Amino acid sequence: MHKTAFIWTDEYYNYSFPDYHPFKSLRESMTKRLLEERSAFHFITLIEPKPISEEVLQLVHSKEYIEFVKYKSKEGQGYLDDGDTPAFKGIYEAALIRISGSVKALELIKGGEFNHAINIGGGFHHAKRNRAAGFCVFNDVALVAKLGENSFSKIAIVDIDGHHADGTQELLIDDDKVLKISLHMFHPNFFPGSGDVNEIGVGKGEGYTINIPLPPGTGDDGYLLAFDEIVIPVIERYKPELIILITGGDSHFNDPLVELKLSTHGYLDVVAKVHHLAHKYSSGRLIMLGGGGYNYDATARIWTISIAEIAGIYDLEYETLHDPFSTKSSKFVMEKIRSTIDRIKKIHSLN
Ligand code: ZLS
Ligand code: CA
Ligand code: ZN
Repeated sequence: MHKTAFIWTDEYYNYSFPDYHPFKSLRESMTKRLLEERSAFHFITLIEPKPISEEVLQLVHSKEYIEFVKYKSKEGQGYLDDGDTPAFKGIYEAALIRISGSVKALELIKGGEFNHAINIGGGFHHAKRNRAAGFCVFNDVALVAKLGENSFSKIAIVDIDGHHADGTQELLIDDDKVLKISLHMFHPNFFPGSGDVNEIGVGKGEGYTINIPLPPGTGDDGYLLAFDEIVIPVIERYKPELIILITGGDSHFNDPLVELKLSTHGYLDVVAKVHHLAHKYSSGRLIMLGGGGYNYDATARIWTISIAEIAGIYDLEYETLHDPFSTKSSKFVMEKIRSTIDRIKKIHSLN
């Protein structure tokens, strides 16, 4: 069985910051169009989400914070954080429906009719229990993982958005049923500043947080090396029953916020490897969420290629979607990544 659901409602467009803001739903609309033009929805089922209840939202957010978001949503003024996440009228409902899409993805997989479910409108990995951060209001990644624990005893999160998954890490810091892996750019003064190799989880969650900090200019070679040396063996050791992939497009070489310099080829390699792992260990159970991505054209191509890979559509004119080249990594960057890999292997007892 190899059925793929694509969670979508046009209400996703309501999650819309002012014009000057880099986070834009244009990524989602372009992705949908690229898929439609290639008749991909003959093989993928479109499913509409319904808003989740506040009770469910309270699994990861405090009542007080939810009330604060509702208040700012009515007021439509100011910021939900220190300047990255502006409030607008209806932001509560707009954020709620997008994270509800991720919960829907989980429900479809639990129901057994689909083993792959995709919500490109999700992936808000910076939101914390009591506050918004980095364009994220509610944390659907942590919520889906927590809800997933009712059905699965081992879940893995693989976060390839170019930023550290600090909110997901914080919300699940002592959780030993969820293995949290984030690859991200790590550099002085780069947001959010956390995600060094020594952050490994606390209490019974110790060892279940794996951070892979990467230098600016990483490129496909360096990224794939870290992926093959750390992510693959860690998942093979853990054997999760469900994999959640956060597919932010901001690790791309044309992204204006992040400098990890991946190409679409690097992305496809990574997504194909995760897809393969899901079939090997998780009966194919894979949830793909969106995330960042501030070069809208590149992000739409990355998401289209990734969705085609997951849905098993291998004839969708890849030539028209891919970058014309892969990205190489300098000797200097490669050495840096090798030394980070060695440190992670020691900390997490690999090999
Ligand atoms: O992972 O770098 C920061 C924090 C600041 C600088 C910006 N000011 C406004 C607040 C304090 C230190 N924030 C990052 C957040 C990146 C979030 C990534 C989300 C995700 O991809 C998942 C969806 C940041 N980088 C760039 C900006 N913020 C940024 C650029 C341009 C603007 C416009 C709107 C707002 C203010 C002017 C803004 C933020
Ligand atoms: Ca990440
Ligand atoms: Zn990001």
